[in-house]
Amino acid sequence: MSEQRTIDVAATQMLDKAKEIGFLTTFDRAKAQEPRCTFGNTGICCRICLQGPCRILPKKPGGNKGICGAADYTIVARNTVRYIAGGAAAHSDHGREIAQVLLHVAEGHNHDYKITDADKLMRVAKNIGVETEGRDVMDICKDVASAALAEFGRVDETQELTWLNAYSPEERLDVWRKTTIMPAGINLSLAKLLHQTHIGVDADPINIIFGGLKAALCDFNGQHLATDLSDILFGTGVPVVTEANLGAIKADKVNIALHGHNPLLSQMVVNAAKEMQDEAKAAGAAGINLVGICCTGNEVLTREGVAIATNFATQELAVMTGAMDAMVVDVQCIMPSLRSAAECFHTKIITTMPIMKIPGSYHFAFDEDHAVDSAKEIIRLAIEAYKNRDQAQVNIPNIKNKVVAGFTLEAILNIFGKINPENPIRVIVDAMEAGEIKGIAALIGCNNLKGTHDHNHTAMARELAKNDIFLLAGGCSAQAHALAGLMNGDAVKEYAGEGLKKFYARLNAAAGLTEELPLMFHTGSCVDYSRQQDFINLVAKEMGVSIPEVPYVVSAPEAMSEKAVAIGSWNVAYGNAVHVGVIAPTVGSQLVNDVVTKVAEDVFGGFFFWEPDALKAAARTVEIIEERSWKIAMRKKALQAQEAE
Ligand code: NFS
Ligand code: SF4
Repeated sequence: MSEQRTIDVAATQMLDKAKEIGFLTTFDRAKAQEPRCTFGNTGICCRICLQGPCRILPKKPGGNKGICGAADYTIVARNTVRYIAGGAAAHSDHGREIAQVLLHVAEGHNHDYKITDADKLMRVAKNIGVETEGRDVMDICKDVASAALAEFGRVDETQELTWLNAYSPEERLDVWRKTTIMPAGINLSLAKLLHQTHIGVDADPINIIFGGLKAALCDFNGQHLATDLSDILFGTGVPVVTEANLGAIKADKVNIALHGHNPLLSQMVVNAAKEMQDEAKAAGAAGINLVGICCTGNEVLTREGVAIATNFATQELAVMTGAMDAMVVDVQCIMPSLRSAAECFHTKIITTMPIMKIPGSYHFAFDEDHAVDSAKEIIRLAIEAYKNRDQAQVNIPNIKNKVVAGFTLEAILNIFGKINPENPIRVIVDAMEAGEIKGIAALIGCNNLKGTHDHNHTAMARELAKNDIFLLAGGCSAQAHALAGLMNGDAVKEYAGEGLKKFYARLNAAAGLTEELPLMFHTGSCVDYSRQQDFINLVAKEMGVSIPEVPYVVSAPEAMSEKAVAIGSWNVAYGNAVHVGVIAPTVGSQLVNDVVTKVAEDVFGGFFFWEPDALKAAARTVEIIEERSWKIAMRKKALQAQEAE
């Protein structure tokens, strides 16, 4: 564990405040967990049945296997894919909830939500094979929502997932069919994976990993439909200008943090807040100020320009400002300790979802059928809490940075289209072929307190930009860059290499935006990573190469959640090289570790690499990108030579 806790100055100030009032934060708890148990850390502890925990003890006679006889490779493979099942379940369930609401809208049962982006609805309908010609929008919407819901319950294994099929290149579909990882239904694949990894079922690590990859493709599918349907309901983001860091919390306003993942609630709170400024004023505040934390923050940032307060590891510190009146949370990545943090102040932690409650916190059951009223009630709770705020306790770090975000695939293509209207994606391919930029990297994922908060994210961003690599970002990684002031045009001037600067100069001249483009394009929340893959799919097609040939690396410099494992795994199946900035608990089995870091490349073209040191990871990323570019150039040369003969 690293000695420096965070690179964020505002967070450091709040950690001092926490110390002063005697509140132990996640940073203290991370320290208390040291030293970690080597068995757990390397993945060779099995707790799948009640005879366990079984640990691999190679030196003891009979100790080199679990009680049932499971070898290290079986235990490590099972543990790993069960992370994927957890992650894919979370993403997919999020998607399913949105599909359910969209269906209710289409059927006329829900009047609180509406179709905001009908063009996107048409594009999605066409892509997944729903008839659009001469049909009523609501009928099309019903078919799209029903098609999404059908992804979950399908049990006929001769069929394939609709979204995966519609959005992935044929070459990838073939690879997945050949390796039998092509899923038919989301629930089926996830249940099957839990079955497969029950005691006494699968002992073959390769078969287990393939079961895991099937679940990971379900994760991609669940994500893709979540993004598409959210865009249909709430609009597809366009570039927005806002700010990030704890300084975005306002001393004179009712501050409400939107924290979690699902836009069904947070978007409604944003809408309601616009109408309720006067109620806040009547309570003596200057108005309502919304800020985002984690991915629901990314959702309302992308669509509404809501400021970012902070990211995963520092969520408790937003409470330490003493000015946070309510934190409205839905699902995922919400620390249960928020409740104890709130006890030190007047902050109301409001849980809203039936599967997410924290003992002692206030639960308000959010009702999607009466979403507007629910959102208003929630805001009223925040206004009430504001009345109890002790202004003497308010201590907001005066730190915030300008952020330019909102780069959905549509928004990116719109900007590129200003240079090349016929073929927007050509713009980045030209830049790569001319050597102006070396390639593309996506910085994604969580915070992990095995390292210094936000250090790896930002160090990698600066290093990759210096090496002329075009950056996409999402999730808490994007928030790290935003908090640190890297997500704006000034950061391009300061950190980009000469080639990348030239590329940006051309984009800025054409884009016609009021603000310069930022050092990384923020594609949205973690559930939105399909936007990044769709972008890479277009790049591959335009370059005339397969996905594993694209000079592209995905990096989760501070990965933490099960969702991150699922995301990393579908990226590997997609053919992408994936950096993870913590040592994965696969290292307890040489075999499994070799499969995911080496053999995977032979089968899928993608692979994982673990590297906790940001500069070394950046160097390896550049190396992979250069190697891929070199291969494309060599092939081109050979083809030209052939043609000349
Ligand atoms: Ni992604 Fe976003 Fe953050 Fe990690 Fe959690 S909020 S969904 S899982 S911690 S990036
Ligand atoms: Fe031990 Fe086997 Fe049970 Fe795992 S499944 S806890 S290795 S007996």
